[in-house]
Amino acid sequence: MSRTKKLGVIFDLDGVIVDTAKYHFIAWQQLAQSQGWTFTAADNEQLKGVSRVRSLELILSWNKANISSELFERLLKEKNERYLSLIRDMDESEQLPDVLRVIEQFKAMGCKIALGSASKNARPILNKVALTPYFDAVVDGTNVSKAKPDPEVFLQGAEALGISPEACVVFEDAAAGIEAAHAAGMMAIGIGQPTHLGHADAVFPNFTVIDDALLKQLINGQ
Ligand code: B16
Ligand code: MG
Repeated sequence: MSRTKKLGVIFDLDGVIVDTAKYHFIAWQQLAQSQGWTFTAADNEQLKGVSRVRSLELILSWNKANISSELFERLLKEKNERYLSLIRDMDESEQLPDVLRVIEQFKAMGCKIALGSASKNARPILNKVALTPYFDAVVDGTNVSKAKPDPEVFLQGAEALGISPEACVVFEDAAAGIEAAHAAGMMAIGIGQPTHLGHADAVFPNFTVIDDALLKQLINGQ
């Protein structure tokens, strides 16, 4: 793990700041059912951090289904409409536990904060959970052309903050996101289970177990 002092903190959105995976799951499952395809909770795990287009490609391949490009586009739109209706009433009560404490503590330590998400819905979701004012930069699925594990999203985040990659730390819930952070030359902290995130520099089940002393250690590269 790099001992460089960390000046920038980049958060993934889905699974780190808010648990949207359950809504993505319902939306994909409804869509799959409408087409006579199967889609399980285990399948949904494999879509964490994966773009919308790639997610549909994977569901098609698991079901050995071939569809026209017109239907592909229509299903992408339909999935997003289902997802948006599921998150319509989301509010700040859906911030994952202690996210705000951690962000405020990083700010108090002088760090800059960025979002690095694959989602094209990241900005409205940040607004819904009342966290937009805390972010110095937002990079999301509308800005990047290469999906995680490519480092593009995090490199753009560091650039937007004006901080070198080795002075950034990333919080991620997806294996591909940890790979992306490492490919960007950043420290990667997994939020979730070591079984999925064993290649991270450290893994915590959630933010409630990361106290302020531990946050200081992470920032000081210890
Ligand atoms: P959307 P993250 C990712 O966000 C989700 O983990 C993934 O499940 C989803 O398919 C992807 O965003 C695209 O989301 O359909 O809203 O553009 O974890 O990188 O914040
Ligand atoms: Mg995520």
